[in-house]
Amino acid sequence: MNTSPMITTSPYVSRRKFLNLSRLALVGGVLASTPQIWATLDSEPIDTTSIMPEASGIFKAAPLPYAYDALEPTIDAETMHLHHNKHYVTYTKNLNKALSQAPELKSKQLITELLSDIHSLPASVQKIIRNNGGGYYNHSLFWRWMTPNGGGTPKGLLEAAIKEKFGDFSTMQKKFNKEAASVFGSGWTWLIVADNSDLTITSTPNQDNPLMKGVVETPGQPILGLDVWEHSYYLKYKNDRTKYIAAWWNVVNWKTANTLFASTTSQ
Ligand code: MN3
Repeated sequence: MNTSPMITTSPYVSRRKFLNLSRLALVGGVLASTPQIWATLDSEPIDTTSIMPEASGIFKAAPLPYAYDALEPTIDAETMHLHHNKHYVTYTKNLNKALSQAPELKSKQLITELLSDIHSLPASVQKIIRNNGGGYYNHSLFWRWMTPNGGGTPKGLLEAAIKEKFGDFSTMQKKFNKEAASVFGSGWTWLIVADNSDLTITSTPNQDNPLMKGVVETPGQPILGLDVWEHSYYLKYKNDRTKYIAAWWNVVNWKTANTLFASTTSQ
């Protein structure tokens, strides 16, 4: 079936623009002017065949790319286990169940395709795929947006883009934190390249995500996402979501974000 890497199917791939690349070369130095080399240093491959395993229309829960206790003390092992082994696995099962009830969707197996055209899905499975397909996509990336050796700041093109849009990393981070703290109920906060090419911080309720055109206020390509559902932090942080958000930056995997961002600016 379609196993193309997600980043090459992005609608943004053909739209370079957004930032003046020659100027970026000056900002980022020699490495930024040679994206191929830079990519091997500060990014890592994003491939749906490993991050969102799928075969013959059946999606599989991807194994966590590190041990359940690897993000301690930021994220405790019990939370990671429940989050991955129960919540994520359930989204995956429910997504597959819905797809099995709508065989006409076989031609749209890429999760990104399903989510970007929610309103075209059969009414009988639309809501289920929105919630569980969103849950599947969001969490599949969320595991990769974290790493035991995380933290620090983004590099290369993303570093320069954040500087251009927000002034500096710290300002972006504060804005992201404020956005995440203000999500009412369950949802996600995102750093995205919006469809208008603007680097933007936005939030979505439940398991919605910025791929969902016609559903979310600001559609675009996710670069970084934070789960602010209580199941992602309550065991350790109780009701103190602000503390969870502040600590989360210690495990952020900027390589994943760098790669996703590079995919939106390449030809
Ligand atoms: Mn979650």
